[in-house]
Amino acid sequence: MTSIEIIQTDITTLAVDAIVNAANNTLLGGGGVDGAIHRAAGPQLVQECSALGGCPTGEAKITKGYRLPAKHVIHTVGPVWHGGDKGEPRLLENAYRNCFRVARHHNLTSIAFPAISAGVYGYPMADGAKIALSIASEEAAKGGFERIIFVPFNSQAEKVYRDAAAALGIG
Ligand code: AR6
Repeated sequence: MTSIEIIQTDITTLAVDAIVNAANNTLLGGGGVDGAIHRAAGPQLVQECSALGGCPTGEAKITKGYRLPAKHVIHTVGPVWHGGDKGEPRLLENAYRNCFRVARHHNLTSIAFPAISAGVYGYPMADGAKIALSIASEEAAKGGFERIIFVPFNSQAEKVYRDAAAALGIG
């Protein structure tokens, strides 16, 4: 049985098998949640990342969590929003699905996601939350995960996630 949870917090505080990083194609760090994860994990994280050769948009790569309470970080790259008709929804779906695929491959059972692409990359939060929650409910139905956690960073984002979950009949 999988629980799909919405927890408004700083994702770097979560003691789960993996937190997901909304990274960029270089995987060498940045602002937003990426910056927060690198700061909290310490300098060994960028060292491991620099050996990964970057990450195409929609794909995902795993590292250790270092000083984070999370055991691993799954780095993915969401699409930059260009109005919605440049393949953004498919790329965002790929990002979420590939994070789950990597987590399954490593037998991880608890995973926490930020709102991928919803910050600097400009993806409308409600549309992204709908994609994220729909994929989570498909993954939950397949089995294997104990906890799938979505982490809105403020109360406005939390409301967007709760409304999307209610509309999809989740939770
Ligand atoms: N915990 C949870 N969510 C957070 C945290 C945190 N500590 N900090 C920010 N958020 P963004 P993107 C939320 O911009 O849009 C980076 O520079 C934030 O409020 O971090 O995918 C990368 O290197 C927002 O809702 O990621 C890339 O260049 C969400 O996380 C670029 O930004 C995502 O915002 C990626 O842009």
